[in-house]
Amino acid sequence: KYGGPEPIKTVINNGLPGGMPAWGKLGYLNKQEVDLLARFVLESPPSPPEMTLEKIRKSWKLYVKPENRPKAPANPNWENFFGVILRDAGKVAIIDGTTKELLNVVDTGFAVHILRSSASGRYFYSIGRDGRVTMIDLWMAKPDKVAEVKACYDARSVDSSKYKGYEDKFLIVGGYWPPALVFLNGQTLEPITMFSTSGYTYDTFEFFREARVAAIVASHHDPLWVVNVKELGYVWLVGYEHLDKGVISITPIATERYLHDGGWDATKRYVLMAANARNTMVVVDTVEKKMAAKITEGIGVKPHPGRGANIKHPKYGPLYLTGHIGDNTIACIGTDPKNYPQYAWKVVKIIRLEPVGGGHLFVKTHPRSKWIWADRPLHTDAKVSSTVYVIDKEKLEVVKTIPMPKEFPGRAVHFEYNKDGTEVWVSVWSPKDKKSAIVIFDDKTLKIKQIITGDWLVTPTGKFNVYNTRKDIY
Ligand code: DHE
Repeated sequence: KYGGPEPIKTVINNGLPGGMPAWGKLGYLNKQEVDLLARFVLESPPSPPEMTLEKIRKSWKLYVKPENRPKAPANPNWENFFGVILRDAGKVAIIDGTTKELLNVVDTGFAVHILRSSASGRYFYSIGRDGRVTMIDLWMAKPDKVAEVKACYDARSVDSSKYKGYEDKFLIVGGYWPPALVFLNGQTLEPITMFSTSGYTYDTFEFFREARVAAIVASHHDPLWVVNVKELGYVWLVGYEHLDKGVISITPIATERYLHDGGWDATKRYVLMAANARNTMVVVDTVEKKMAAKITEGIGVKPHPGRGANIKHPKYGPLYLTGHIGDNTIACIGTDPKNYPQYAWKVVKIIRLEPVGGGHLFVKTHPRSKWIWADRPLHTDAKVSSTVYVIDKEKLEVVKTIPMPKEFPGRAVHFEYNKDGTEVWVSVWSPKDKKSAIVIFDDKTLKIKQIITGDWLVTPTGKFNVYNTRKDIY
């Protein structure tokens, strides 16, 4: 703001290494538009609107009541279905992972972001950047939405209650704006209650209104969700045991600021989260309800685990892997303080993806696979952004790089395994008006097995297999 519009124009023209496109240089915006946008950015923004539970309730639509839904799955392959995010279409495609048949394309929220499964796997819940939650019933002959609600104005995360006795019962939505948690009935999406995440930063104790909710993961061992309150630097353990009475319990654990994404270690006792703008990984012990470690040594620039990847290494024991948006490294972190205390919460190995540069987003593996897969969709060189990396789990080094088929001009992004861990699905995320694809690899031979494409496949990003998402297999 102090520098006036010129530096802002430079950024809009040239983009940023973190992934913002060069809007001017690439010809999306002309000179006048860049100038107008730079001056617009300098305006003081108006306060965004607030949300109330009443407003959320008014947006709630129950298309099919629970009692009118199928009593048994219509399709025997349902546990191997994939939900595919069609980002710019604001839709989710449901694909039978066994037959590769497209079952339906369901309208969801604007710039739809992720899917999470209910504990039983029967329902997919999607979250749009507009805060719209869509619930899809996979037991229907043609899987379709059965309920919908707008929980906030801007969101990235959603998860369901996964603890025994609470399966498919509750849902939590994390708000970027308003900064709040919204709790919903897991069978109908009827709103139950909400709770603000605004508060004091963990270190300087400054009040922060826009304390956004980043990743949320559901515990399998306790009736609780792990919630990243990004700007405050707290991981909240949110208990839902008494949510049916409108009551939640919150244990705030001070960790590090700018918490973003992360996931479980293999035992699902420890959760590893990236405090990305602080180049730190934090570890929370959900049994002792305290921070187990804060890792900076060996963590690169802007760690971005997605949900991460868990492997068992012959020397180091169980490891959790995260890549980085800001550099070409993958950090391997020891996660077993009992049997491998010398490696626990330490980066024991750094894997390099060549060439240098950043742009990595996701890693993925499966307990039955020999490999870990990694992408670099935000790398500035199109050759790199359309290539995937295969890492040997034992050697902890890249053994193969695979370019995506030439007829699809997009970036390779995000991986998901099928139910039995024999196939890996990769999105080729092309611009909206160009051909995109889902490329399916045979995980044993690393050869392309099938390519899914079609007019309906618009800007595919995240893919979620029912079985793996429900069980948190990664
Ligand atoms: Fe995501 C996960 C936020 C941009 C695809 N992304 C997440 C999570 C958060 C987040 C907080 C963790 C959710 C959880 O586990 O509960 N993402 C954000 C942003 O704030 C950001 C940086 C910018 C924005 O304006 O949204 C952003 N994300 C993107 C993309 O551009 C991606 C690549 C494509 C898209 O959707 O636009 C993208 N994000 C994803 C995917 C996941 C994700 C596929 C889930 C990964 C998984 O395997 O679970």
